[in-house]
Amino acid sequence: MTPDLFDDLPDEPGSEVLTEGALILRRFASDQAESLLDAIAGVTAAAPLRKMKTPGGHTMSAAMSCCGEQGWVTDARGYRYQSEDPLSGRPWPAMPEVFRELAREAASAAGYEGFSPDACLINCYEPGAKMGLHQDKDEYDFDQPIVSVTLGLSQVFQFGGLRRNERPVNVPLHHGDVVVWGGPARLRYHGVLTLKAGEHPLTGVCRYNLTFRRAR
Ligand code: MD3
Ligand code: FE
Repeated sequence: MTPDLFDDLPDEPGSEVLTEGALILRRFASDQAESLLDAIAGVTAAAPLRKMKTPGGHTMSAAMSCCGEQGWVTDARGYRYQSEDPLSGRPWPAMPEVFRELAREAASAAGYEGFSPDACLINCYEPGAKMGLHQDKDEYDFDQPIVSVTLGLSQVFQFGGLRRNERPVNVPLHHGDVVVWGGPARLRYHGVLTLKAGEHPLTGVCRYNLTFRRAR
């Protein structure tokens, strides 16, 4: 046994406080993974995954879609939430009940009773895809937490500080892991490192990340 292996965050079932306001619920969504993936298939049949462009003209490497009353979009005009899918001009697909329930239960486990997300962003990473350090600040009320769910391949999450120049901590996120981000963690910089090649029995060559938000 090498003691310093245990200096890293455990990645066994259970919960860990990552920092004040950030609670990791390891494997919290494992039992619902298949229904969550079925629901993702339903949403993305109506609102296909797409790689959006940033205002700076770069194409994001994760493919995204949304469900719920609001969806997050980026294009030449900026970043924002809107109630229609720009690809179809129609409202985003409704948030599946299995999504809504999981988000509410995870938030409640972290002490946020009655969380009622109006937006779920679905990110799909294939090997080579990443997301650079950023803050989530397009939402109206930063007192509302964000709940994230990883399905499929594992990916290293980077958790930084309130300023971009603070060195991030790396945290591997695995299939079924749920994280609740609130309070002083809500505006911290974060991102994910490049997804490594791999294959997962339920998702193939992909990591899905769901983020549940209260946009308005
Ligand atoms: C910490 N997604 O969609 S999830 C995003 O893995 C996003 O797809 C990443 O960052 C992903 O905006 C990270 C973990 C996460 C999500 C939102 C946060 C961490 C957060 C908001 C505030 C602080
Ligand atoms: Fe984010």
